[in-house]
Amino acid sequence: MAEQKPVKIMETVLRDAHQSLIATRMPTEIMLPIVEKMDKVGYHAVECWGGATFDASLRFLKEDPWDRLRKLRDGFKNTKLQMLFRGQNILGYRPYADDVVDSFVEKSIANGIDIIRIFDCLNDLRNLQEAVNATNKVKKQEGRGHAQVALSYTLGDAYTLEYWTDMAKKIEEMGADSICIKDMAGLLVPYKASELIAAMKSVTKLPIQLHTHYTSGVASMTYLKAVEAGVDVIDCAISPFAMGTSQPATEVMVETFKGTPYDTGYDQNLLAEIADYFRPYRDECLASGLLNPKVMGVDIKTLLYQVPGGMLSNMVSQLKEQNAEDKYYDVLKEIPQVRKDLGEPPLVTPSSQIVGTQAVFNVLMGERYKMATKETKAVLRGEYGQTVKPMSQEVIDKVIPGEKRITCRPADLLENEMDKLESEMKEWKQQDEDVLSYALFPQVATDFFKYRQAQQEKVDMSVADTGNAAYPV
Ligand SMILES: [Mn+2]
Repeated sequence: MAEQKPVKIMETVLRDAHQSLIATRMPTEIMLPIVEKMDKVGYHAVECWGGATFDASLRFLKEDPWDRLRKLRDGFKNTKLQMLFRGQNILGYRPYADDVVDSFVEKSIANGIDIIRIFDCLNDLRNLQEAVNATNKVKKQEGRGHAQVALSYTLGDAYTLEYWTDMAKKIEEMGADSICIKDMAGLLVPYKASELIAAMKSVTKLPIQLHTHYTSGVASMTYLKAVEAGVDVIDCAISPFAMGTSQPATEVMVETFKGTPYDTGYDQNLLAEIADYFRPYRDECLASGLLNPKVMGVDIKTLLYQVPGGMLSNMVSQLKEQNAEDKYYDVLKEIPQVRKDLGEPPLVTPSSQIVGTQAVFNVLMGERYKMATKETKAVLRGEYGQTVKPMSQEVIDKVIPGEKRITCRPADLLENEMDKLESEMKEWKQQDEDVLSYALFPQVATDFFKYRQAQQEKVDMSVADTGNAAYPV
């Protein structure tokens, strides 16, 4: 009999699935009633936290994301909780000093996170080292915490099997506990997945987890080939929140491997009960328009142009604003050129937006880099980190002539900032975690703190001036 090697599943319904399908709007009250059942499945982990969940909680749901995490931790007695972490950008949009990264890692684990998946939009491992070190430090002290380094998957001349295996070795050396291949756009096709996983497995002992999206329609086949090639964990979503721009369905993958050496051993009846729970909420989201049936189909353009779907829709709206929709194909042709000029980065937020917007500018101005965005300049200066390939010297000379470029780890230039942040927001502070919420989203967090205070003082919200975010206290 073949050796048993059960594949493990990370369930994404509480993070990526609702982020991908319903703009991260699932509130805690929808999550909590099903936690007890989810806890019995035996998932490798449940993903429940990340930049968008944190932002949307504060901004739209008026919920404290830390409070959500504590409630989920209370409910999940046996299951590991996982979060997504943007390297030195933490859950925000700018690079933070190391003391903020350290504090965020420590508080995330203290409030209930077990596994931290850390990625960088340039795959510059220097931008991940501090978060990995911080996780390892907590792990040593508390016995809890797992640092997973995620590589943003992309295609291009620089991204050979040798590149990926080199990265796998470096990740092992930097002290990570596992590796994730994070395919944001569904670009990894089945037979390439076989090759990639086999190659990485041959150079590292670390467990490998695969994350993809159904966007281009190949994801469940990609998982099948990856599992056969030895991948350890796959990311799936319970069926009512699966497919389309989300992940392959958990139940489908479980059934696929039943009776094989990869059998998960999960109980399909239990999974069916969990799906039954989420289905009416899905129907509600469809009825309200929060879930747009458009995102449920196959977007083949993703594969054709190797550009993430979100980047294409951004581009279309930028062209529309300029009454230049006829330039669509010119911009599509310009994207690979700009990407090359900028050192061929993966296309994931924020690099996808930076490359896409610059390509639009180049086409509309009729001359390359006649106008460069602030972000393009920052990339060229090295402020986001090091790219896989060298950037174009010609473009550097044209866009930032004579300017100083950074070659060190960008965060080495940042002074510690926790004290300053705390002093800025101290009038609102009710818990240490509030300083971190403020650090990530200063305006949104402050609005939330005002709302929270008004609630605590039992203000009638119907008379609050929510347009100006002013609450009579
Ligand atoms: Mn994802």
